[in-house]
Amino acid sequence: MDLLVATHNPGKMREFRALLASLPAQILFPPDLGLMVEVVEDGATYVENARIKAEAYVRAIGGRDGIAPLVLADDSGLEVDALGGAPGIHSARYTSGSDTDRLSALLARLEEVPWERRTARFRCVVVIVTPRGDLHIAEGSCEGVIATEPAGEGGFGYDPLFYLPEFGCTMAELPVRAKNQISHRARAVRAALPLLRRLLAAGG
Ligand code: ITT
Repeated sequence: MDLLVATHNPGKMREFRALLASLPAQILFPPDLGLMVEVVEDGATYVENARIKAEAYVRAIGGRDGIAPLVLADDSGLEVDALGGAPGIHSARYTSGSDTDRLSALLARLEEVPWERRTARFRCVVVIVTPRGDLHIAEGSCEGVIATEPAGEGGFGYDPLFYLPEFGCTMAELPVRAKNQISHRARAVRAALPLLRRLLAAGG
């Protein structure tokens, strides 16, 4: 049985490829199936948005002969305490433009905020939908502090501003393998792995 990871974010794709590598399944992404699904993420929570994405892909695959993979979608975001939890579920659309523009916008909004009040966390919700339409949820989070300037070239999104006190560097400065041990996504996937193994063994 195959596992389709319903994301178009290249950073997420790279990480899921590594995080799911131990599963006895072929890991597919939308381009592998020629799928380009427009999803309107208008849910009020990470769970709702991840479900909207996963179910959109289940529907898109529905009509295709002989293809019935498990579908996994991720909705994730950065919650900054001094901003009341923003950008949260709006992280991808916090400002228009690139990841770099979003880093600048976040820094501008935290300009006057001292180090001890710059606490934040990444959250990730993974929703898995079986070909029968059963739904499963797993979550992970990772605590950090919003740095005063970006550092590092690794990862994606807000990683250059996400400082990890216990490592003394930002998420973007961590080696890939370390991010894939401690990240919100790594934790959500680890929580989901036993279930994924069971579903794959049972054919969904
Ligand atoms: P898909 O919906 O196609 O999966 P997306 O980028 O739109 O891709 P989300 O709606 O889940 O994904 O938005 C999450 C945003 O939060 C993402 O664009 C990043 O800006 C940020 N983000 C999520 N995980 C991150 C990580 O591991 N490191 C840095 N930023 C992250």
